[in-house]
Amino acid sequence: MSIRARVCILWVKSYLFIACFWLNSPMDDIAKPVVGNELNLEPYWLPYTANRAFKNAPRIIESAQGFYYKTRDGQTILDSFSGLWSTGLGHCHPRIVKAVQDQVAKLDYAAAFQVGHTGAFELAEKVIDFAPDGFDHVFFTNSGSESVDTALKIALGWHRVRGEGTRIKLIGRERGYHGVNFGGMSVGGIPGNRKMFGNAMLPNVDHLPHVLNLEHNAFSKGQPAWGRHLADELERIVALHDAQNIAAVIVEPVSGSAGVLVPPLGYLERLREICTRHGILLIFDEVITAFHRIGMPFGCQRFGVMPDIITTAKGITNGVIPMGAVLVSREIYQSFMNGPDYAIEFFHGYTYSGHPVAAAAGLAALDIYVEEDIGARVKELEPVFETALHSLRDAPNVIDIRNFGLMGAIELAPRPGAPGARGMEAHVKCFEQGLMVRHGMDTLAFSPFLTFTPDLLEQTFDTVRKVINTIRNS
Ligand code: PXG
Repeated sequence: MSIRARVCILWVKSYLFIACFWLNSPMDDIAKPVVGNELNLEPYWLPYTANRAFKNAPRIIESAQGFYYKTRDGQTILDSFSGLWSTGLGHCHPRIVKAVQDQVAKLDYAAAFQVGHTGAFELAEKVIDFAPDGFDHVFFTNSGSESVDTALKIALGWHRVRGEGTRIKLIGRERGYHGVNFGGMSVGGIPGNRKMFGNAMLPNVDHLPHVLNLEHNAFSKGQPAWGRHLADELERIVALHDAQNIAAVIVEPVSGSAGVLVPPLGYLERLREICTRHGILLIFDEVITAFHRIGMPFGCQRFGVMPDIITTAKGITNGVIPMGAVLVSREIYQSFMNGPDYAIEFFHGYTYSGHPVAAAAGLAALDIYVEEDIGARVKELEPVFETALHSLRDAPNVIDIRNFGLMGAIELAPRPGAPGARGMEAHVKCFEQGLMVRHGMDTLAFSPFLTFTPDLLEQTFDTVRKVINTIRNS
């Protein structure tokens, strides 16, 4: 073969090698999804998101004001979900914005352990003023997940410091959502959140049955009449494990993430009664239901059922700066206050517990709840919301609608062989129509702003109806 031919073959081989390398290169993927103005989408692994679908058709929010988002390409989106159940007072509330701006310029951060700063003490006092009687102490966290794990540790610690260290079992509920940390994940009961981590769950956990039953309770408005007896399952669980081994029961007063599961009439009362009788702590996870989401400062007040521990987050700062909190009684707090007074009583806490900027946002938010009489506005809006939501009863593929306070859900029948596809389609199409709607599988969830208007509720559900009408049957 001539030298020329050899060079030619070599050239073709190198070309093919480079081409193959290029085609197979992982760098190729990393560099690709870029939207207008060169935003590289690839490095960010989005939470609870279908990353590949998202990156093929991104929905990027650039700014927010009041009830609206603005996207990167200039579209205005009406937010029907108050952020993620978090921003009930509206986006960029000027008072909270100002409080945060002032605070960050004055004290950006203060060490959280063995020293304190004014804002955290002031906020703890305000949260207690806001809370039902009997709650006297607040432990600050940075999220709902951290609040839940903190509450579970307080429950275990409380039994132990009182000499009942055998009480280590934790009882959650099917379809409950208590965040994503190990404790919350283990007591949680949404199958999709559990299956990937199945063998790593905490041991010593059991679950109550969930309270959703379409056969008996489809299209209930408010609390369903049927299902109080489901709380009696706790008696069965206590008999199985023995009360002396059980530390706490944790439930959301109204389950949010699972698609708004409302407790049947008498159900929470019955749980309370059984827990009291057996010396088991009752924890209400009020990450969503607190701060007027269901018409009272805390959900337990609306139901008239008092837990022993409350977890919360989201609305405490109107979602502006991450913060969570755990509320306990004086009795629980005092039980830990033993041993020498120089010793730490509870080996738990976060670098950002009671963060000064979050505390400033919280102080402003709590003032607004009171001064703008948000409770009264929610009471007025609740029946309007209920009527608007239930007006979709006759829309195609709607198999249930449920609501309580300003929490509501529309459940669509799953498309055969593709559960979740209809919900996703509804979410994307609503967004294209200028409406942010949350979906979990095939359930659309609604969490309107606490200060929303009847007109905007009408607009919301007109859009949802239009979209549901266009969703394929098969
Ligand atoms: N407990 C409850 C009752 C919650 O609703 C958490 C704990 C965890 O909070 P963090 O702050 O760690 O996320 C939550 C959170 C949805 C949705 O679409 C719900 C939540 C978060 C995001 C979306 O229903 N709930």
